[in-house]
Amino acid sequence: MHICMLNTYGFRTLLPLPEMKPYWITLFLLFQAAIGWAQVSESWSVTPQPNAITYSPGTFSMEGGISISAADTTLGPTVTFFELRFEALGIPTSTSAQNSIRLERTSASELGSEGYRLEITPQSIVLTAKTNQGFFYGLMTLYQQVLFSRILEIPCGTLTDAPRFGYRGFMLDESRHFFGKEKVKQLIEIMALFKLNTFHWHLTDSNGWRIAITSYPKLGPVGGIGNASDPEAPAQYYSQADITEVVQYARERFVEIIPEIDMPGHATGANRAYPEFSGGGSPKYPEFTFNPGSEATYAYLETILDEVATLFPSNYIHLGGDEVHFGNAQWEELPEVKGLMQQENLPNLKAVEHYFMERMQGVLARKGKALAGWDEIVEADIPNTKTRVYWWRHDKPEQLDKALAKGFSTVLCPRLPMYFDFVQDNRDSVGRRWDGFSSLDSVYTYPDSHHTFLASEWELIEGVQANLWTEVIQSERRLDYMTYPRLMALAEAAWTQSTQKDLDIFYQKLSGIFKFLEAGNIYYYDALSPELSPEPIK
Ligand code: TNX
Repeated sequence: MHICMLNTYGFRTLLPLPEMKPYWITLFLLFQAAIGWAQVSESWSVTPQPNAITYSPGTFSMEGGISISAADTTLGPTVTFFELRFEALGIPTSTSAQNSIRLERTSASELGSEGYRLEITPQSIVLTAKTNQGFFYGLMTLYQQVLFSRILEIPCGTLTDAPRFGYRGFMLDESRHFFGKEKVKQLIEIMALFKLNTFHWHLTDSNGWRIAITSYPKLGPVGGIGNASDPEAPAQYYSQADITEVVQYARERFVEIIPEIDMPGHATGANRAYPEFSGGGSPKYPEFTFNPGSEATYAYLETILDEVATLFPSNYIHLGGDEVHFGNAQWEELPEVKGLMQQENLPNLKAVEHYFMERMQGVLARKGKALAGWDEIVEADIPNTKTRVYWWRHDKPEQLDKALAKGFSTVLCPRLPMYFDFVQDNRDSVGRRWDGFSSLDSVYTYPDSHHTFLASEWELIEGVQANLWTEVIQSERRLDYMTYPRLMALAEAAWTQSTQKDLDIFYQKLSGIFKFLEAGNIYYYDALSPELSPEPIK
């Protein structure tokens, strides 16, 4: 049996009853009855939890409508974005409304490139930020407060907020199963709502190549045939116009898209379309690689990357680089690879793999782009400036150590707990496990639960990312189940300082988040009552 208690934020937390003396119970109940309502309306219901909040008497009311004003015209699109959203919540916006939200730019560096401050009095809210992204997040905090609390009174005081990590990412694999641009936009919209800022788009892999390339017109229509459930499924891939549309949509929400074109392994989809560039595979992973010994392969990949670089404004292109050993046995027999090994003095296939990545990093650098890659790339001789390593092998902490020792900027996305294709509840039957799984709590408590870094190492850690691989995710419903609410736990792990994180408060906020998902017809794992959310198995 539990009893509700109010903590400093005014949220109810559950305390186990047997630990309490009887008179305390009575006192708590009286306390709650006396101030319960006031406390609820004077607290914040925002996820990720803001980093510093102070309260002063009174509230700012949105009841009669609001005006959102900014002298700076570059803020026009962001102001309009939120006017539409407040209106959708039933709050009229007009320049003549008495209660105003004023956006004022500061040049002081204190708020950083994404931070903001809200100074709230009964008549006005002054939102200060250095960048447009900071303003976006400040307005998002106000919008979330109304959305999730369903109360039109904003507590007075000062809220100063900036993210713990500059990189707050989510990856979707659309090769194994393709979901299409409407689903991707929905995901990006929800990422932005929770202040995630990087969408890593895994567009190519063995099961299908999902992006049209004008210079190699068969990559989409032939490379895009099949998926992890049906190798014969009709081709599914994005046109370049689709990509541009999604990039623009993300941009309006301050989400950067990093495309991944996986190489030299995981290339079966591409090799179906252009087998002349295949480096072969293994019995289990046929036609898995590009041929690293042939000059024609480099010209081919460079042409593809030219188009990718034009489509995506990000400074980074992710070239994968993972699990090449799954299917590179045939390299030993290819005359071109043998020639390359002799010419470049490469002792083994690992060295060939590294040679390939080093060359491709050079290709990207000449296009003004930086290399991002999975943690396999740390052994290659690649300049650490600008290159970004994604540490994913939780069972190989030495890869993380090496990345940091070599001075690479690093994103933390270890399978446990950051792979969302891993199950989240012990009762789940589909999805991966590997001496454990990725529970909601384990996502929330990462990275502090796993690491103690030196200050110099923290400087290299750009942030955290969750990866949704889709070998066993066919439907939107299952995708949603695997994503929510772990995505919200990820958002708080990425944004909120460890001293401000509180799992109890996070759980309190879930019911508002669940109502929001339900209103959008989005399925989720009900962490509060798991029996209410059966696992969709496909
Ligand atoms: C490993 S993570 C992979 C993916 C799989 C994933 C499944 C990585 C760089 N490679 O190709 O989809 O495991 O959990």
